This record gives sequence, structure tokens and C-alpha cells, in this order.
Amino acid sequence: MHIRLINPNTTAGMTATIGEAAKRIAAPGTQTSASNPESGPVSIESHFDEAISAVGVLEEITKGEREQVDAYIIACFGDPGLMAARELTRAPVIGIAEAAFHMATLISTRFSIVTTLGRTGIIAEHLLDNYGFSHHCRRVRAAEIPVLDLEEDSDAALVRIIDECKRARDEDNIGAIVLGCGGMADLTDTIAEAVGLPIVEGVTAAVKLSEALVGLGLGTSKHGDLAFPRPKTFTGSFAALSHQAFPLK
Ligand code: 5HY
Repeated sequence: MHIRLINPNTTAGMTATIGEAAKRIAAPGTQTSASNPESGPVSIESHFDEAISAVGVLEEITKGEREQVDAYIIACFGDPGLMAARELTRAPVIGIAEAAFHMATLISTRFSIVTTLGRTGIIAEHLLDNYGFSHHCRRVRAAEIPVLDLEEDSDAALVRIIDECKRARDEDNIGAIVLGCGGMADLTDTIAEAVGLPIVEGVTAAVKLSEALVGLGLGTSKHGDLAFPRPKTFTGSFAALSHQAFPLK
């Protein structure tokens, strides 16, 4: 099976970090590849960034459909464009936030999230509500680091993330911690060692869930709201999307 990881921001270094973490955890026989859109924000730290990045995600899904990809992972903790992406394909599409929430509730009664900037915490809260995990999550915390510090000032960023994880461990009465950024995909073992709690990271969680779904022969349902979009005219800079024939394969 071929799993495509889509980093919705346009920072190639972070795409590589995400791709390497996936390759390390993938089962023998699972091919993984990682891509990011050409156009969009270098990091996603707001609702605006998310909205723009979602279009890039959909372009990457469209490319993947022409390469016979078997499953897609949206590797940004806001799961940008997830539902729209599921409309474009029969393959499973998994967001790293959703994957991490599912895995965390399988190993703990309550978990906390440690993300990058406090201002994006509300995005995680909306997802918890939307996916029905709010009552499992004690707190959405932030290390107050810009996303690109994970690439550009990673040692200092790691110290702040570990400190916030320790505060969550000592104050939140939890059994596990969810890491709130795709750019943290290579930090799981180091943080788990330092904090002494199960650390759930979305990229690797989503790889394992993708393998399970494809292994079960399960894909995105085309009955109901995730059916292929109805072909129609798109105008202006989206004109090329007009009257696409689905499936795109
Ligand atoms: C992410 N931003 O996973 C989110 C993290 C965040 O560019 N990749 C990003 O802070 O919401």
C-alpha cells in the first residue's frame, strides 16, 4: 500500500521531518511519500492560514489520485480541508489530530494536548468538539513557540515543549499527552523519555490507522455527504476545477 502524507504548509524541511517519521513507523511493505503544496503559508498558525492551506491540501489529493495512492494523511494539527478531501477520493483520508485523539482514548481515560501557539488552541478545541472527544481532553496547552521554531530553533523549542508536558503531567490528572503539531513528529521518544507519560503523536498514529483501514479494505464512503462533488462550473482562478469527472483516477 502507498500512503501519501500531505504537509499543508509549504516548508519543505517540515515535510521531510514528517516523511521520515512516517517511514520509520510504517510496516514492511507499506510505501510512504510526503508532499506539500507549492502555494500557501510557510506555517499554519491561524484560521486564515488554515483556510488558505486547505486549497493546497485538495490540490495534493488531486495529484495523489493520479498516482494511485491508497491512503492520505493531512499532517497539520488543524486537519485543514479534511472533509472536502474525503469527497475527492475513495481512499481513506486521516487528519493527524483526529488520529491522535482516537489513539489517546484507547490508552488513557483523559489526555491533554500540548500545541505550539496559544492562539491555535481554539482550533484544537473545535476539533475535539467536532469529533466528539471534548470530554476526554482535560486541557489544550501551548508551549508558545512559533511553528517554524521546530525547524529553525529546535533545541529551545524542545525545552519549552517538555516543560509544558511536565506541567500537564503534574497538574492535569491525565494518562497521556497528545502533541499538537505535525512538526513534532520526530520528538515523540525524546519527550516520552523526559516526561514519563505515553506521548501520542498524530503523524505516526495516522500511519498506523491508515494501514489498518487499507488492510481491512475500508475506504471513504461515497454514500451521503462524502460522495464525490457534483460537477459544476468554477469561475476565475478556480476555472480549472470546472466539471471534473470523478473518480479522478
Ligand atoms: C501544524 N501548524 O501541525 C500546525 C500546528 C499548529 O504549520 N503544522 C502547522 O500550531 O496549529
